[in-house]
Amino acid sequence: MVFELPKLPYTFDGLEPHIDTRTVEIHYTKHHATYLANCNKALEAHPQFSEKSIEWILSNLDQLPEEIRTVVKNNGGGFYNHNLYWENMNLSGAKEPTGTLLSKIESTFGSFTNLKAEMEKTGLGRLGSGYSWLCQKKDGTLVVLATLNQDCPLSDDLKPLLVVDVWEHAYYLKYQNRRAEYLNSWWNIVNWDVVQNRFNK
Ligand code: MN3
Repeated sequence: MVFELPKLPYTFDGLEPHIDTRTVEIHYTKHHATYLANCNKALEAHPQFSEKSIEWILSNLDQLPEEIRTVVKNNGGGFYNHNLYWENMNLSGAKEPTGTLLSKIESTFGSFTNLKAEMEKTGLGRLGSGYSWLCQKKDGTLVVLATLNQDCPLSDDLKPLLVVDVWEHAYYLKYQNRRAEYLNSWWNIVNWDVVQNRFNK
C-alpha cells in the first residue's frame, strides 16, 4: 500500500488573503508530503496492513507492531489530519452550517457564534502544536477539543467534522505570533458543505 497526497481543491493562492500563497505551498508540499512519505515508509515492511485505510489504521493503533506504532501515529496522523484540513477549506462553498447540523450545533453550543468562539478558544489554548476540532461522538453528540502534535480524534473513537491546524507552520509567515488573528480570519475559508457531508456520513 502506498498512500497518496490528495490534490488540493484550489491553487496555492486559493485561500488568499486569509492564508497566504507561500504558506499553503510550503505546508502542503513540504510538511504534509513529509508526513505522508514517513507514514508510507514505516508501513512498507508490514504488508499485512496493505489493504487497510488510513482511517482504520488510526482507529486501531493498538493493532500495529510496537516498533512502528509511534511513527505511524505521528506521521499517519500528520497525513490524515492535513487531508481533512485542506479539504474543509475553500473560498467558495457554504459559509455557514444549515439544517440538521445547524440544529445540532445550536442545541450543543447555544449558537453558531458560540461554536466559533469555542473552537477559537480551544485552538488558542493549545500550548505548543496541534489542532482544534469539531467532532462527533459515537452517541451522536458534538464536541470541540484540541489534540496535541499529530494525534488524531479517530484514535479516541471520535468522528472528525471540522479541523483547524494551529501549528506555527500553518500561519507564521503571515500572522507571526498572532494565532488568534489567524483563527478568527480562518472562518472566512471554512467550507461548510464539506463539514455537512462528513456529518451526514
Ligand atoms: Mn500542519
